Amino acid sequence: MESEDVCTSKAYVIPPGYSDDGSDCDDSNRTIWAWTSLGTDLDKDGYTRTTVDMCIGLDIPSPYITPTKIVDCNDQDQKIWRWMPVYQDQDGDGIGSGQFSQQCMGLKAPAGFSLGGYDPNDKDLNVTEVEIPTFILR
Ligand SMILES: [Ca+2]
Ligand SMILES: [Ca+2]
Ligand SMILES: [Ca+2]
Repeated sequence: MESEDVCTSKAYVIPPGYSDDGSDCDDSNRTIWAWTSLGTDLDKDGYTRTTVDMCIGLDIPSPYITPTKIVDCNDQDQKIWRWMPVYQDQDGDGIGSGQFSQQCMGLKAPAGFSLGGYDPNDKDLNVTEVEIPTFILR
């Protein structure tokens, strides 16, 4: 609603049906009044993907929550939410090698990948640690 000059009998007395606060984002609905930036959390993992501005009141309607700093890389899957650098693990010993790639993941790296990229022999699952030459240890 547009603002309107209203003549009042006394200063500081606002007639019924008027307010000195013109910030209500929906003056036709008394349960909502404040523009708020909210994040969409479709998979309910607690991480938001997109941010929208909405007119709300005391309650935040589902599936919106306060926007999170981490942007959910997949808002259709509750188990994954963050981009992480991972290394291909060819022998399946849990340690990869080579160039990292970014993957959308949760707590664990996706199958066939590892958070560690220090496997000196990624074709042999019995070799996972670099042997340090003894002359370096002295
Ligand atoms: Ca989410
Ligand atoms: Ca997710
Ligand atoms: Ca490996």
